[in-house]
Parts: sequence; C-alpha cells; structure tokens
Amino acid sequence: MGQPRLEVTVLTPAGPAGVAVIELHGPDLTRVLGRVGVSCPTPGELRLAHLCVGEERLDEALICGRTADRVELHVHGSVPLVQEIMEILGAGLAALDGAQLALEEACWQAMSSAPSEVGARIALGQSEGLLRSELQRLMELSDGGLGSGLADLCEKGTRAKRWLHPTRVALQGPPNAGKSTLFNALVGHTRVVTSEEAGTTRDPILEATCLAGWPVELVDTAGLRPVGAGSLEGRGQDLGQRLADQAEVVFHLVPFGDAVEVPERTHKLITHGDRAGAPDSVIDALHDPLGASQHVGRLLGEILDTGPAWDFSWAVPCTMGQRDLVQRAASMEDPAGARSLIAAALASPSG
Ligand SMILES: Nc1nc2c(ncn2[C@@H]2O[C@H](COP(=O)(O)OP(=O)(O)O)[C@@H](O)[C@H]2O)c(=O)[nH]1
Ligand SMILES: [Mg+2]
Repeated sequence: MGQPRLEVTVLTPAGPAGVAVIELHGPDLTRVLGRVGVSCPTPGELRLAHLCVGEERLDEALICGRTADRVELHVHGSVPLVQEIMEILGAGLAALDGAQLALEEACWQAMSSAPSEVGARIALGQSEGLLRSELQRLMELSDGGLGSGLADLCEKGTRAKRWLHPTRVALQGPPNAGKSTLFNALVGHTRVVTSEEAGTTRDPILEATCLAGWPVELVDTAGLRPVGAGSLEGRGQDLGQRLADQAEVVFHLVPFGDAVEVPERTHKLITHGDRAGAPDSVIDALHDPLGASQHVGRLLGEILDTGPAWDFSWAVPCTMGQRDLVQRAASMEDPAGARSLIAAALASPSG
C-alpha cells in the first residue's frame, strides 16, 4: 500500500442547492487550499473566507477544519461553481501521489450517494480503511479462521445493504383506505392529491424517503376495486400491481371496521384510527401523520428483521462489487483460491 493521497469529494447530493460541501482529506492540504487562496484551518476552526484564484473571486465560503488531515469547504451550491472549484482543487492531484486506494475510493462514492444517515456512516468507516484492515487480518488467519471471517463479512454486508440501498415498500388497498394520505405522511410533504372521491390516484407514484432510519422507495397505488377491463382506472391498477409485485414489503391498508381480506404476502395496516372504537394501534395519518409514520417505521423494522443495532467499528463490504468479492471468496472450496481473490482486491486499482 502506498502513501495516502489527497481525496476531494462533494459530500452533498448532486444538483443545485443552497450549500454544497466539498471535503478534502489527506496530505498536502495547505498546498491545495492555496490554489483557492485560503490557508489551512486548524482542527475545530470555522472561518468565513473568500475563495480566489489570483485576483478573481470565486465564492464566499465557510472553511471548516475537521481534523489535521480533513477540511470541509461549505460553498454556494451552484453546479457550475462547484465544478469549477473541484477542478481547481483537483488540478494536479494525480501528481501528488499515484497510490491506488481502490477499496476506499469505492466506499467514498458509496458514502456520497448513501440514501440514509446510517448508510453514510457505514460507508465512511470503510472509506477510512476498516474493510481493508479486516481483509488483511483474515489473510493472516488459518483456513478455518478465514472461512468464518468471510461468512461473518457476508452476513454484515447483507445487513448493511438495508441502509445503503432503498427497500421498495408499496401501499395498496381499496379506494379511500387512506393510502395517499399515509403516503404524504411518510414522505413528509403533500406529494399526492388525496380526496374522498374514489379513484383519485391512478398512476403509481414513487418517492424516496426514510422510515425509522431505513431508506425506502415508497409506492402509492390506485385503489383496488372491480373496474372495466382496459379502463383508465384498470390500467392504473395494473401498473400499481406490477410495482407492488416487485416490492419487498407491501402494506395492504384497510379502514378500521371494514371486513377486508388482505392478499397473501401483504401486511395488513388498519387506518382511520379516529373512528369510534378504534384502538391506539390503528393509524390515523390524517390527524397524526407523525404517529402514523412512527408506527409504520416500527412495523417495517419488524418485517425487515435487521437485527441488533449497528456497530460503526465493524468492517463490512459496502458496494455491490465488494459484496460480490466477499461472497465469491466465502463460497470457494479451496482456501487458496479465496486468498488469491482477496489479495487481488487488496492490490487492484479497480476493486
Ligand atoms: N377521518 C379520516 N379520514 C381519512 C383518514 N385517512 C384518509 N382520510 C380521508 O379519506 C379520504 C381518502 O383518502 P386518500 O388518502 O385519498 O385514500 P386512498 O384512495 O386510499 O388514496 C380523504 O378525504 C382523506 O382525507 C383517516 O385516518 N381518518
Ligand atoms: Mg390515493
């Protein structure tokens, strides 16, 4: 493994925003920050500064010293501006050090696109070398130790995936069950129209959100009721059913007091908790969106069965390529084959 090299990463999501955060991590910070006319902050220092190239002012930014080798620039989030600053900071970076830190680089990318806070923290740990150290440690063990260590990594990789990739969750049920009202509660804003008029929702709607910390791709669907074949409403129902069929979790909403059989594979969710006689466990997304959201988050946790709390000091494969590598190594009958796969990943510039 060569010397660490400087990484420059945009931590905030792609696209225009009020603020974009650019992180610089590694050696030579003073020299690179000099390219935009600012001095290197001490750890814990927060300073307002003008980023300049020569006489030309680029932006007013907050400079935040995180640690001795990690600095953040909080700049205005215009896409062309961020691109320009990245280019200026990145110019000549390759010349600083040619070392390849492929495992860590892949994790950096996973971190900046992580759909949940826990996922970002998991990827951050791996980008700082947890996975590399663990693979190096396993290589030193006996064949038996290597096998059980790889099996453990596989299991953690499967658990980590829940936070790094959204789970698709669909809402189904009869018209007026409150699917769209709950959908709005779960995404945190009025994303879809709700109405007492049956058949209001036609096209299925997908929206990214987090439930109890898990990233979710939520699907609202047209209410299920008999309609004419080929009718607009029927076509909407078919599209919704297709997305629900691909969902990992389907909640079938039933208004409190209605006798509705829910289809196999779906989870019954009783709505209209404000009706007389409804117990506390029945959700009322119209009057208590937060309570409904917490209730659904708890149910999802039980259904996904994600095990005990995550320990951020664990090593874990966090990209698809890394999970594939660990699974292939774990399933190899010949430990020598597993060792050479891991050795290649530790050395490879593209692993
Ligand atoms: N009283 C009450 N009304 C609700 C509740 N959830 C939804 N509604 C109302 O029921 C109607 C149908 O809701 P909507 O979310 O559009 O149902 P969908 O057809 O299943 O999407 C709307 O007028 C909502 O305001 C609830 O928990 N309590
Ligand atoms: Mg609806």
